[in-house]
Amino acid sequence: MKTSADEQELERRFQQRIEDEQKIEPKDWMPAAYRKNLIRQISQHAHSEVIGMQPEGNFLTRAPSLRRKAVLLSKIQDEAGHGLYLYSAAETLGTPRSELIAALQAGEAKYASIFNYPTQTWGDVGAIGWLVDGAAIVNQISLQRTSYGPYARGMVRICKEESFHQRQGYEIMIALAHGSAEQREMAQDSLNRFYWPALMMFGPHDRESAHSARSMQWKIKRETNDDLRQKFIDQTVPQIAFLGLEHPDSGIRWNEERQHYDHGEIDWNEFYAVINGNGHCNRQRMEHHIRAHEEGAWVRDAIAAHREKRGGRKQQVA
Ligand code: FAQ
Repeated sequence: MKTSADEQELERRFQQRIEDEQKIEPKDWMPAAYRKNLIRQISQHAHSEVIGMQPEGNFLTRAPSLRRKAVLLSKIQDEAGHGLYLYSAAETLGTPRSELIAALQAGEAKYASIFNYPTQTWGDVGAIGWLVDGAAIVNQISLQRTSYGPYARGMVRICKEESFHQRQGYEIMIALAHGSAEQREMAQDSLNRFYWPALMMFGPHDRESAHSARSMQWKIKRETNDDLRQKFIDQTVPQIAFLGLEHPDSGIRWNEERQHYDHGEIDWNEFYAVINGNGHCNRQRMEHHIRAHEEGAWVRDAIAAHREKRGGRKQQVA
């Protein structure tokens, strides 16, 4: 049996490996709290990718051309793939996907707040690719260096695909911004509605962030919520200017001393309302997920039966 002195020594060595920038792999010893925090973050990340298919999926039948439809379809399929890499990474920590999905459907696990906003126009599809995938990449580039090996490696592949998504969204915005007066208006309206929720994707301010201090110490997170948000704000200013659109934040100002843009404050009441289940689409997103999951039960049963028939272990398929 391990004594507390043994445990302390294991923790000391674990932290040393983190300091030495060595990746932690599934079979390595890790503190229970590190494992728990990672399962929480990776599974919420996976849920975001999967729930994130819904707002864009809403426009598949209304894409303005066959080319746009094919591109959007494959982008949404990529998001499903990202969800699968991430569920697999979470499973290496010992929690089966069925449990993670049950926690999502029971409202015990979160997914990114942004996906509780409705897609009302084609401009919103452009804004999602540009701003939502854009914000996701800023975060995920940093997560490529996260301390847990399977998560870090998953991020490398996801970032490559996500940067293509960002460009397809921006290309939609360029077409609209250079189109008719009505299209320009649509682009501006989508920017106005998605800009602030995109900033909320980075989470609460560092001083309010429950998990940041430990996640930074364990190098699960490599940059803080506010630092990543600032990067996104800085990179978005010239992109808005290039489109010739008006910046939705009237407080945006270049600060020569900080070498960053100063900006207005996020409506944190809105953020907390959305993550606590009271956004525009929380109920709809979850009902849709549960319905699709139930309708897919026969596929999972068939896979399990096929495995069993071929002499494999009888196991539930998530
Ligand atoms: N939404 O202590 P912190 C994508 C929760 S992928 C909802 O700061 P942490 C691709 C947080 O979970 C987008 N909940 O938490 C795509 C915690 O609650 P808990 C997803 C949020 O984990 C594009 C509580 O607040 N990306 O978009 C949010 O240290 C287009 C306290 O917060 C990732 O998930 C939020 N915005 O930092 C797909 C990246 N912010 O668990 C389709 C990985 C915070 O105690 C279409 N995740 N909360 O109940 C992360 O980097 C981190 O988890 C943060 C939050 C930065 C999101």
